[in-house]
Amino acid sequence: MKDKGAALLITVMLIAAMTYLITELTYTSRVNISSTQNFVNRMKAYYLARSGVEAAKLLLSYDLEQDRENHKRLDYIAKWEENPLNQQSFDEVWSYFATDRPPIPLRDFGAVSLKIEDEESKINLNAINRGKASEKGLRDPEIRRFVSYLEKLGVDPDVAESFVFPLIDWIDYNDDPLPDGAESAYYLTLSPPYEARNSMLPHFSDLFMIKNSTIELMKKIAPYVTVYPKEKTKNFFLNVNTAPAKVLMYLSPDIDEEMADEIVQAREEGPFETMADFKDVLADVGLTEDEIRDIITFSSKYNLRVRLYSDTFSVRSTGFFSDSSVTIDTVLRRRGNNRFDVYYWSIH
Ligand SMILES: [Ca+2]
Ligand SMILES: [Ca+2]
Repeated sequence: MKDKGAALLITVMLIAAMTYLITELTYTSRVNISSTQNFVNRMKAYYLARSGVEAAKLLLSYDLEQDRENHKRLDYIAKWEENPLNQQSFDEVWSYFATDRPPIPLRDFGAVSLKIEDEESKINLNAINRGKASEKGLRDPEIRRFVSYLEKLGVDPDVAESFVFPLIDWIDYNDDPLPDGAESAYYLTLSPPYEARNSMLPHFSDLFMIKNSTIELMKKIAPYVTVYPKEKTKNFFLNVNTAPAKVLMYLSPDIDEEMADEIVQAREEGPFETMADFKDVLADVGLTEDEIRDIITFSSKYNLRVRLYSDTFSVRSTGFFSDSSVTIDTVLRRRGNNRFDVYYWSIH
């Protein structure tokens, strides 16, 4: 059965690739190839990149169907054999592409490289929009957690504290500045002038427009934060089955880097199948019952809740044909029945 699953997946990926290529080849056979060879090669690379995105969607859809059949939602990075066809189980097949893999050659048709990343393995900065910060300022526990986390990543405490309130103002829907914050009244004095976003961060690059953001700060946080999903919602989620150690430290000031590494090591034995599994490991690394309760209740009380699965993934797919290559970067939200919302789409 497992071999059948593997064969099916590979076939499906090839069909996805072929469908785009055939469409494209039919078109190019009708144009004057000799005068436009570079353009044609680039088109082929583009369609290969599109095929990669389609393949990623198929893998993510297949994974969700498996979870639903098993009545258990889980997403984690499975361990993979060198040759995925030797893999015993195709559980979490999308995660084969969660690490850097060489491009997949498609014989005379070029090659595709694919990377799938779980966006919910990172801290969603949009979750910090809570609208209560004005009363408590730095005494607000969520703000304290955020600032102390930035410090753990090596951000200067003054930089962290001076950035958090402008960040909240940038995202919150009103145009009234917090003490130490900044709203449109400030940004309109800049050259060129602009207004505060007053809405969810649509893209990481938005952070550069916020008062007191520095390149240094952005470099330090970039690998561990996300803005996806970005719609108005009560809850954002952090998948503790995929979050790297540097992100797990965000859960509590009581988790230092060494403990976070131990949590990741424990997870290598197999994913947390239940929240109880996760709590057991938190206890094993030395957290007290109270500290564990704090992590779980804190996360449910505030906006960024811990859970064991994900729905938002970024995909980078590059098509190679002759000496041309085209990359598509996209962020997709998995909705089931092969449906995806597209949060971001960029071709370069
Ligand atoms: Ca899964
Ligand atoms: Ca605002």
